[in-house]
Amino acid sequence: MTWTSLPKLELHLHLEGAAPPALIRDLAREKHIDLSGIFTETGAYAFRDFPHFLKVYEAATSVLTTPRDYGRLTAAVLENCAEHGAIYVESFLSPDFCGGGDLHAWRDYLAEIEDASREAEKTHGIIHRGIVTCIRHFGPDAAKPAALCAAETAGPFIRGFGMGGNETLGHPRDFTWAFDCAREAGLHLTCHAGEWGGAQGIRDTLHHLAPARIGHGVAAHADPALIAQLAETAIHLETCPGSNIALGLFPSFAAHPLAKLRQAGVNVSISTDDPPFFHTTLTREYEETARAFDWDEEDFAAINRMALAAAFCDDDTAARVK
Ligand code: ES4
Ligand code: ZN
Repeated sequence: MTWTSLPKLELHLHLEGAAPPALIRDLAREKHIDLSGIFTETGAYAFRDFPHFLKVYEAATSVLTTPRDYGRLTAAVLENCAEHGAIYVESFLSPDFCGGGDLHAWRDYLAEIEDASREAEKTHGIIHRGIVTCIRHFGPDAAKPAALCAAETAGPFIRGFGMGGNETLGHPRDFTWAFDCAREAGLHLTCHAGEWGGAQGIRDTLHHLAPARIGHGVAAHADPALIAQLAETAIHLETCPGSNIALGLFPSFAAHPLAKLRQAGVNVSISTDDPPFFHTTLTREYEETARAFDWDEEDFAAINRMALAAAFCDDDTAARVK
């Protein structure tokens, strides 16, 4: 076994956030867009803190202007995932970036994303499914068309609806319409919470939006009653340790609450969030958690079983994830 080839599942990956910097630079050059401000001298994405990260993310995403760009992006991202042993990937797709919430434009973007996904499955055996996401700091009025795009395209590929963005702005109750719309369309639900919003952010999200999964959720670690609630109700936490460390939430993998939460009976998985931004890969996440918590192949088999049980794909697809 090598850490690279060990099979892995990825449930929390922002498609644009996984863009190789070289692809973004190529697109910027092709379109004569000056993006020099968002890269370090060595060509990595440069940002100071989480709000600045979101700005740099949106600047990088501004060069992805056509459905074909998203086809190229999807192919590049899935190739990278497969290289790191990913056998199943769910990625966050945003109608705000893909057509500005217009349903017809969204369908065109989605067609290219799905084409590239089918091609990647043929070439690399990797299975990709989409979670439509609204962006919290864009506000509830933008979340509604995003949810409508999700509801209209729910099917074998689009499996879920969620929300990312700046958790310190707005309140989950403002997004009930969007989440109810997606739920009524049969979509599975997840929501970023408990990364920046504390334990109360998780409680409010569960109360108002009732998702089956929480993106991050690590703020629960200091709240025993909430940990017990997450364990009893089998809420799944999509943890992204390397992302949390890169953004300064925890000083190291050893200090990350993933092992403590798992020990307490909470359902958890390991993902990368925005890998090139956070200088990480799925291989590094598995390798560093193994080192920090003394986990072996059996621990990761257990992590992968929790991830598959929480995956939003249909049962026939889940049966093919091996
Ligand atoms: C995010 Cl909207 C968005 N995109 C990428 N990464 C994120 N983390 C939190 N929100
Ligand atoms: Zn995220």
